[in-house]
Parts: sequence; structure tokens; C-alpha cells
Amino acid sequence: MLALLCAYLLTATHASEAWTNPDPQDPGFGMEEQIRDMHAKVTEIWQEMKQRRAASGQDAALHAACRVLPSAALAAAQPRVRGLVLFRQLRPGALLEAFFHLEGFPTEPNVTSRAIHVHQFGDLTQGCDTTGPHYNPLGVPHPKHPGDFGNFAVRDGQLWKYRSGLNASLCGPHAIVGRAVVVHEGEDDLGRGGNQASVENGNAGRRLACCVVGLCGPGPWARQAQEHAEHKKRRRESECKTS
Ligand SMILES: [Cu+2]
Ligand SMILES: [Zn+2]
Repeated sequence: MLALLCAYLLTATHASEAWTNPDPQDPGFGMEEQIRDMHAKVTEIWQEMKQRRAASGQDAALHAACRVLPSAALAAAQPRVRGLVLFRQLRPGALLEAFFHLEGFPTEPNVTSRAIHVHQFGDLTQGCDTTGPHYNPLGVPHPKHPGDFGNFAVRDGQLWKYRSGLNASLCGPHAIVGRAVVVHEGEDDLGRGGNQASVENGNAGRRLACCVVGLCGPGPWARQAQEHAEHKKRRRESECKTS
């Protein structure tokens, strides 16, 4: 079953590449429908495998971890942002959930907003600059890319956020596994900036920090969920004291 799934995934990924970079001379040009069929088949096989695992008492959800480190290409004066991004997908085809916990932003009196996206390559050979453009397998404008996570509030130099309903996947031909999560210096204009860069990357500015998404077990997610709940509780308590 696994070998069959791998064969499907390889074929689907190859076809997906041809689709995102279509060559009119290529006999495979215009194969959108075939890709959809293949994607549906892969999802179906995956679901069956997951159901079997669930029936045998194993966790059916997929998890991934991304250890964020400052970009190696940063100037000395730039902030060193680091932390952890975790993903969970309860079943193939479901929307993603994620925990974002980052530290090392400048401690400014006002809440600032920072963009986070998935970029095409998991290549950190020259820091975050070699992660390429936004991951865009369907050739659509920003902010409709699967890893356009939008803007995140930074308070006291820290970013803590749980998000659900993210339109990205940990499996199938458009999986974000092996690609990079990039944290930017600025805010994402969400395609409303009125220039070409706005519909490519949201004019979010310098790449401060990044990481490569890798599959993991359920442990990090469970630990982060607990840490997140404790952080929320502490914040509520300190807000009560100051008000
Ligand atoms: Cu980005
Ligand atoms: Zn984008």
C-alpha cells in the first residue's frame, strides 16, 4: 500500500511541476483535470491508511515542526528572532492548525505586526534569502498562496499565536513539508499595495528568520498546547493586575 502511495505521490508531484510551469509544446499541457483526479486518489489512499492506523489505536493526525532561527544573511543590527512553529492536520484534506511562538523582536511600546509565509525551498544555504519566492503551486496571486499565514501581533518582543483554518497541507502533491517558513520584518499588505511586489509577496520586507518544515510525532504539539494555555493564563492574570 505504501509503495503504491509513493508511486502516486511521485507521479502527482512530477505532474504538478509540469502544471505550474506549463510548456505549450508539451503534450501534457492543460492537464489540470488529471492532476485533480490524481490528487483525489492520493488523498483517498492516504485516508484509508489513516483510518487503518486509527483503527489500530495509533494517532491518525499528521504533525510537523519548524525550529525558527535568525537568518544567516542578517546585518549585525537586525533583531535575532527564534522560536518554534508547529503544525497539525487531523486528516488529509483538512485545514491546518498551527502554533507560532517566536521571541527576539525589538521590544517596542506599541504592538507591531509581522508577516509569516511558506516559501518555496527548504534551502537555508544563504540564510532565509535562498528559500525562494512564496510557495505557489497553483500560480495564483498573493495572498492566495497556501502558506500565506498573514500578519501576527508582536507584544513585548514576543509572538504567541494559535491559528486554525490555514489553507495548507502536510500531505499530497502540494504539501509544505520540506519547504520554509519565513518570518518578515514588516507587515503583509495582503495584495493591496498597488504594485507587482504586493501580489507576489505582500511587500513584507526583510527576511528575519526561517526554518524548514519537517514531519514529527504528536509530542511537540501536546507540549506546546500546554505551554500556550499557561502563557494565556499568565497574560490574563497580568492584565487583571494592571487594570
Ligand atoms: Cu515571505
Ligand atoms: Zn503569498
